[in-house]
Amino acid sequence: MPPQIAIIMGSKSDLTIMQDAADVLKSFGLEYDLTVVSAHRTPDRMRTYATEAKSKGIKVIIAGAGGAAHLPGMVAAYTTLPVIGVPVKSSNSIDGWDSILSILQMPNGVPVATVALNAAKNAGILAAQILATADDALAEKLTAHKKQMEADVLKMAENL
Ligand code: RP5
Repeated sequence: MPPQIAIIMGSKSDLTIMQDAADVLKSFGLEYDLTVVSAHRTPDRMRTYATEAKSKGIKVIIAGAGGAAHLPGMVAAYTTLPVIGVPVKSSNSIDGWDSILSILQMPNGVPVATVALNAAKNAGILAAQILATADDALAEKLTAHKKQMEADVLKMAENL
């Protein structure tokens, strides 16, 4: 089966952050298509990627970018697939707020589910949760993940 999740980013320099999405998806046994798609440097590639993703079997797109971060919003403009935006604090980002606000403040009608700054791991978990609405085995893995987090915190509290 082709991957159902896409992880795209504006530059290879975003990969240090975006790798967290890939890693968490791998931990749930999920395949992904990971590549660089730049809204500003490769606008035609971005349009093609966004418009063809659904027909290739993609169900959720995770898009990360920094600075004037237009990739998630522009991809969302071209597709009805859910888009999860990851604001990246990149080398050209003033303080991260530029990336956050570029991705967060979408106009009505074109949503991007924006996670916290550099929170690619949460983007991966959210993508898995979206797929899990139609996949009971995956939903069980997500429940186990929550239980593990709970156990870890309780253990940490005990050892304080
Ligand atoms: C953004 O510009 C990219 O998403 C990246 O976060 C940032 C810097 O890109 P590079 O100059 O490192 O390629 O479009």
